[in-house]
This record gives sequence, C-alpha cells and structure tokens, in this order.
Amino acid sequence: RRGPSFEASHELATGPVTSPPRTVDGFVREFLDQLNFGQGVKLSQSTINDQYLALARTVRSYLMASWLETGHRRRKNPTRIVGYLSAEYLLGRQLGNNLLASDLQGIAEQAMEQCGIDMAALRGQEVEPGLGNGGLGRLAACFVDSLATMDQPCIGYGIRYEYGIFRQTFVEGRQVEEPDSWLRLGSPWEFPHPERAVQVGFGGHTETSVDEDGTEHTRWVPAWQVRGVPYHYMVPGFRNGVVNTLRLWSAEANQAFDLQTFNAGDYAQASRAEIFAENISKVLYPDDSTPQGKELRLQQQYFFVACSLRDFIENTLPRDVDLRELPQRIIFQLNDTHPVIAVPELMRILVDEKGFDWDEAWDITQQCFAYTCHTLLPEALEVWPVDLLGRLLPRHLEIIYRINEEFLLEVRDAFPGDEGRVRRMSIIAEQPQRAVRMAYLATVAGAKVNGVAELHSQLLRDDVLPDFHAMWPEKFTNVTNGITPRRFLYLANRRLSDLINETIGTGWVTDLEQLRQLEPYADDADFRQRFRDVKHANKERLSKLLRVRDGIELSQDHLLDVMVKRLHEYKRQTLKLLHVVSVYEGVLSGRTPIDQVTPRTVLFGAKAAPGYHMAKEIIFLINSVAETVNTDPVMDGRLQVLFPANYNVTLAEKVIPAADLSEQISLAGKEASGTGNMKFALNGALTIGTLDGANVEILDLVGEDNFFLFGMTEPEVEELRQRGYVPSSFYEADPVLKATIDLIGSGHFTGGDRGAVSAVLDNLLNHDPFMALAGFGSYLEAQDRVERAYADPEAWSRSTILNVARCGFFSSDRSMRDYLDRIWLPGDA
Ligand code: OAK
Repeated sequence: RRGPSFEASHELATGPVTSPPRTVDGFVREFLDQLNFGQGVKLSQSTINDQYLALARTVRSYLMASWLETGHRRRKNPTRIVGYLSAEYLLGRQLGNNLLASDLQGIAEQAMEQCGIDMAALRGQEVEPGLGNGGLGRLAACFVDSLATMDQPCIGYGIRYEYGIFRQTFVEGRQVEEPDSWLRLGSPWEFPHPERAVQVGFGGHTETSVDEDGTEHTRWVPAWQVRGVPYHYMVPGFRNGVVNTLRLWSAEANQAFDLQTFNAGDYAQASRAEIFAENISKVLYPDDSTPQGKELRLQQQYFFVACSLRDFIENTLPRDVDLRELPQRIIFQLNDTHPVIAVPELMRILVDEKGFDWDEAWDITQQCFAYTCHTLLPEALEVWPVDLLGRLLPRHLEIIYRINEEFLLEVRDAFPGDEGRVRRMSIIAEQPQRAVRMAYLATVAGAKVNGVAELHSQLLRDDVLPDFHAMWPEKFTNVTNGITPRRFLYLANRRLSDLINETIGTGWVTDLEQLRQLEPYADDADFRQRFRDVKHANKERLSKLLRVRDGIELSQDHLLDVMVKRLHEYKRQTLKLLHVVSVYEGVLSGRTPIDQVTPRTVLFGAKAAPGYHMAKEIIFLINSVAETVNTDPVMDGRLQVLFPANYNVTLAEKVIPAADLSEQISLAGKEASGTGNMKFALNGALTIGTLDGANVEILDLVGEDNFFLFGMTEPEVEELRQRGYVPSSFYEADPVLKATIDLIGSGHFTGGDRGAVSAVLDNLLNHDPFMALAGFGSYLEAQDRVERAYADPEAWSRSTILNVARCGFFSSDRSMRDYLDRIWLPGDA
C-alpha cells in the first residue's frame, strides 16, 4: 500500500520498518488508507466508529517502527527484565495517551480537520478497557507507562477479560450493574498472536516414578487443557522512541480436545467444553480487596501466570540460555497475591519438566519473585482451601506442602522450641478450614516484600507479617506508590500543563521534581490568577461533560468537593455524607443562617462490589440525600450533591483537574496508600485527610499549612479499640451528630420510609467498625477550616500552587526508580 519502497524494505526485511511521514498530509494519507483498506469504507460513507478505528490504527502505524525497534534492541541486549504479573490493568482510554506519547496530537488534529472530522467525537467513541477494579489495577497501568518512559525492559502480563469492570447505573438510587462489553465495537489497540498460544492444564492427578538411580520423579497429568492466546498492546514511552509490550491472555477451547468429543457425537459436550474454557477470561471479578474464594477466580489466576511463565521461558528467553541464569534474565513482580500461584508453577517447571533438583530449583525461584502487598484488611488476604486447590492443581498443592515443610524446618532452626511461632507462620492455615495463605507463600518465596506507602510498609512489618519480619528483616522494604504525570497531568489537565510549560519548561513531564521551580510563583499574584483561571476552565469543561453525560448541572462558583474511589466502609463515604447532612440539618433547624453556608458541590464517584450489601446501601443513601438536598429550596442552591454513575478512568481525567477539595478520609491504618490523593494534589486541589496511607507523605511534603488534617492517628485508633469503642456514646455526646443521624433516621431523605436506611444507621450506631462517629467532630472542625481558607482566594491559590510544586515525589517514575534500586536491580544502583 505504501508503494514499492515499502514493499521492498518489507520483502528484504533488512532495514528498519519505516513510519508514515510525520506531516499532516502523511497522516491524512495513512488515515484514509486505514479507512479504505482497513475498514473497507470511503470517508464519505464512514461512521464515527469507522473513523475512530482508522484513527487508532493510524496512530498505531506511527508507533510500530518504535515497537519493532524496541523489541529488537531488547533481544540484542540481555539484561534482567521486569515481568509484571498483575490480574488487573486499569488502562483508561488509549487514543489520547498514545497521541501524546508519540507527539502526534497537533498533526492528528489538523489532519482530522482537513478530513472534516470532529476529533473530539472520535475521542468520545473509545470505550476504555476497564480491566481492573481500582487502585491496584490503575497502579499497574501507571507502572508500565513509567517503565516505557524510562526505557526499562518490562513485559506486563495479565488477562484480557472479555468483560471488564461492570458499567454502573442507578435505578431509583440503587446501583445496577451492566456488562461492560468493551470489545463490541472493535479493539484497534490489540494484536492477537494465536501462533504464540500456549497450553495450560487443569485438574487430573500426579504420577510418581523412580529411575535407575532411585530418584523419584513426579509428573502432573492434567485432566483438561485450555489454550492461552496472547494479545499484545503497545506501551509507548513519552516521546522517547520506546514501546514496551503488555501481553494479555485470552482463554480459548482446545480444538483437538473438542474435536474428539465432537466426532464422538457428543455435540453438546463439545460446546460445553468450549464455554468452559472461554469462561476463564470471560469476566473480571468486580471485588476490590475482598477475595471471594471462587474456583473460577483461581482458574483465572493460574491460567494467566502459567501462560506468562511458559511464554517467557519458551518463547522470550533465548534458547541457549541456561535456566540457572533465569534470575539474571527476569524478575517477576507479584502484584498482590493474585499471581502467587506462579511460585509453585515455576518450581513445577524446573523440577518436573526441566529436571532440576529441588534445592537448586528453589534457589532459582526465590530469586525470580518479589511480592507487593496492597492491603491491610485481614479479610483481603487471599487464602485458598486446600481441597479446592488440590482438585484444580494437584501438583501445585504437593509443591506448596513441600515448600512449607522445608520453610517450617527453617523456622524451627531459627527459633528452637517455639512451636507457637511455627503454627503462626505455616503457609497452611488449619482454621477455619485447611487453606493456603497466599501472602505467606509470597513472602517465603519472594526475594523482597514491599508495602505501598511508608505507613503501610511499617504496619505490614509490625502487624500483618511480624513473624516474617523477625525472621528476615532485610526482605522487607517500602516503595511508595506513584502516578504517571503523562496521563494525570499532561493529558488530563492540558491547561495547567501549558501554564507550567510556559513558566518552567517541559522537563517536568519526565522529571516531576522539576515542579519545585513553581514554588516562587505561589507568591506571584499574576500567576495565581492564571492558576485560578485554569481551575475555572476545568470546572467549565467538567460541567459541560456532566450535562451531556448525566444531565447534571454543576455550579461554576461552588467549592468543588470531591470523593471518588471504590465504595468501601473503611474509606468512609458515610463520614462525608454525615458532613453533608449536618450542613443541611443546620440550615433546616435554623442553627445556621443560610448566608453563612459556603456554596459547595459535593461530588461522589464510587462503584460497589455487586455482592457488598452495605456498600450498596450506602450508595442508595447518598443518592437519597442528593435528591432531597439538591431540590430543597431552603438551601437556596448552596449545597449540591452530585453522584454521576460509572466513575472510571475517563471520568477521573475530567473530574480531578476541576476539583478544589480532595477527600481522603479513611480511618488511619486502613488505606494502604491511595493514589487518587496524589492525583488531586498534583492538579491543584487541597486535601482534607487523615494520617493514613500516602496522605502522611503528602502532608510531609506540602506542609501543614497546605493540607487539612484531622482525625486519629493509627495508634490512637488502636487505643480506642482496646478501650472498647462505643459509637453510640459519640452520638449521645455530640448534639450536631445526634441531630444529623436523627434526620436520616426520620426518613426525611427516603420519603418517610425509615426502614430504607436502617441498615446503614444500625451499623453506624451499633458497630461502626471504621469509627465514622468518632471522627465526625474533628472532621467537621476541619471542614470549617476549609471554608475559612476558601474564603481567601489568594491564600487558597497559594496553597494549591505549593501542592503542585511539592508533589513531584509522587511520579510513578520515582516509584519505578525505587523498585529498580531496592528490588529489581539492587547493586546496579
Ligand atoms: C485489590 C485487591 C486485593 C488487595 C488489594 C487491592 C487494592 O486495590 N488495593 C489498593 O491498592 C492501591 C495501589 O497500591 C492502594 O493505593 C490502595 O490503598 C489499596 O486499597
């Protein structure tokens, strides 16, 4: 299609692949080619979807040469590469990011204009790949972005779910989940590679034989197999000619297996087998940090790590590399415990398939894995019942038992006579049922174990894995999370980026600490005005979007107070709601004159796990309060509660740059890190928050004058729990809290129906596991400070600018540096 020169270079396969010319005309030509030959339509007859697909494929064409070149360079230069194993990647839309990375935004816009096409409409056509639940999945996406930008070799391994995180709608205020069929209109960013498919076994039994030397050999005989087909995604670095690969696996039925059944005449069974296999990558489990212990989930986990290990060892690692050198070639980073079954899988490959003896295999395995923990909630720590695991992966269970046996010998050696410790540390839990503790397995096998913020890593050492820390203190380290400045500042907040570029240049995009140079401008009245203008324009943009997307009106002149994150009791959306109701109740009861209410819009965004009853009740309560407060004339429009449905990465990119106030109000000691907190601060919102997760580090960096701190410290929380926490005593002691809760309890927000909100209220008054009532007083007091500060626009702007200037630390590039220095390539530093 590109004429003889392209054909020739392709045919000879000697020189580098050439990209289309980086001109508007070159772009238009490639685009029209993609439309005509890729989509099979003429421009005049094309739909928006045709145009979007052609545009995406055009951008792909420009990145292709870099992709091939990067692969070539990596193959020539053998180093230790990162195999990031993650069950989730919450990528967000690809078009804008890839245009930004390839520096084609300007050209593409002009090209589309030349074709008479509205580029914004094409952007809107993309359905984001929502292959993750929340923080953990989005972090993985930020990390692969940073590694590409830093030209670090990395393969991201994961699952190509046919359905990502559900689409949330509200029906009469209640969450309804709809399937997310993100592939329906085409998936221009992926490259299927059926020729690189691998086989994955399940079930069956093990057989042991003894050879002439009397050595035992065990072999796993699976009962059924599925085919894992890799789909490759480009992960472009920021304008550096690097494109790494994200390799997501899709499960397919095995033709051979099906055909046998089919030929035997059992058609129904043949198609059942197909459905069975394809089910494995059908849908993302929508539970954020609450594992369900479902068999299909374990199948997903094993499926993708088995594919990934097979792919790396057989298809990526050069044939001539001795497997004893595996640790010099790969480090598999375990993104929480979801991929931990990779540990016995690698042992199985080395011992059963490659003939290594146990000790040597274990030595290799221990150098090939590192483990990141992303939670502190005990209920989030994955355990797999041994009967389930043994049924699905009998050989792996044997291997886990052996790992545990040898590990417990080590424990007895280190702590003679301490059988209590041995029981506590066993990888196998005995109560309430025999089960494998995946976090323990990961800790035993991993060369390093890290938490995701300073406080989290400390609690991990002291509270979650103290025995392991006592045994191997050097194993434990911290890497504070980060976010990619490309997507969450440059792409999401073009106006602020332009202002920054004009002021300090563009170096910050790949070296975020350069934002420090903005500090002096906090005292520059002209700069502050421009900073406010940016915020105002971002609010306007959000307001337009919400009008079209949700039919919601956002008031321009309100303080925009935002709480967006998964719905979880520990995150305390109810505390935010209690604040809202208290403001309303104050006016309703005459305690607060209406002209003393700071005009404020509270914006929520949150999905609840479909099986998490309490979370869904809280969503209903938020929607109920919103409806009443928004329409009650007594408030004179001064308090608005908005809850656009289906919060996702795409919406985050519009909401975060518009926010004034960032709500990070989890109970201290519960939020491992948080990453939304970083995104808001970097976009010039001030934080109201507790000393939890990475809030602690944000506060340290931005300073107490530029952060609204409230609430108990983690030790204070523990102390209160020890003393015996009685939530109702807070209710009795605080008349404002009492009036607030009584108003909800009266049925005021639910058309007089008191029962409709009783589950939430009973829980708060009688259990309140996350101490919302205990936090209420100090939270309200902090909100007062917010309003006083907001009343002084110059001082407020100064603080927001200092937040931006001092948050360079939270670049995921820095996180990746830390992983490289502390975990992946220690000694190279
Ligand atoms: C999900 C499933 C199991 C365990 C943890 C998670 C998870 O999403 N954790 C979140 O990870 C983020 C990235 O490290 C943190 O910022 C959040 O605090 C944490 O809840």
